[in-house]
Amino acid sequence: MIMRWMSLAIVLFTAALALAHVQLEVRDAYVPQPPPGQTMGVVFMTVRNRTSNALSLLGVRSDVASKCELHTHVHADGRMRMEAVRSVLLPAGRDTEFRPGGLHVMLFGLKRALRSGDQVPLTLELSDGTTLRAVANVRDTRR
Ligand SMILES: [Cu+2]
Repeated sequence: MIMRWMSLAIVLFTAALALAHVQLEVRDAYVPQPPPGQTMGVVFMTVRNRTSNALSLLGVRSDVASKCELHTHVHADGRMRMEAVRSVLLPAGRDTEFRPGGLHVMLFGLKRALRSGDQVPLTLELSDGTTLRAVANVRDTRR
């Protein structure tokens, strides 16, 4: 009987863990291959918040860069310019897109050259205190 309860507890625990991982989903994360010698990069991705609560993305870390920043583009004086933002709202049940001309993650101080096919590990820091790991693929977008 005890064994049965224990195995039920393990099943429930495993289910809870699995649930924690599907609450947020990162899709199509990529880094356009930076030109040779460039020490900056940018990450685009789609983040889906599968929970029924709004969450905020507070920051991103990656071991390929000395610093990451959340950025958006703003129109000012008829021109587009990038601006750092403190956080990005992830509305409940919706996709939030990081794409060219809009939200993006800046990678500053790249520690190595990024080439097409490389994988860039990302850690997303969320407002509920959790973190989420994702991988962005380096793509040659000039072709
Ligand atoms: Cu930027």
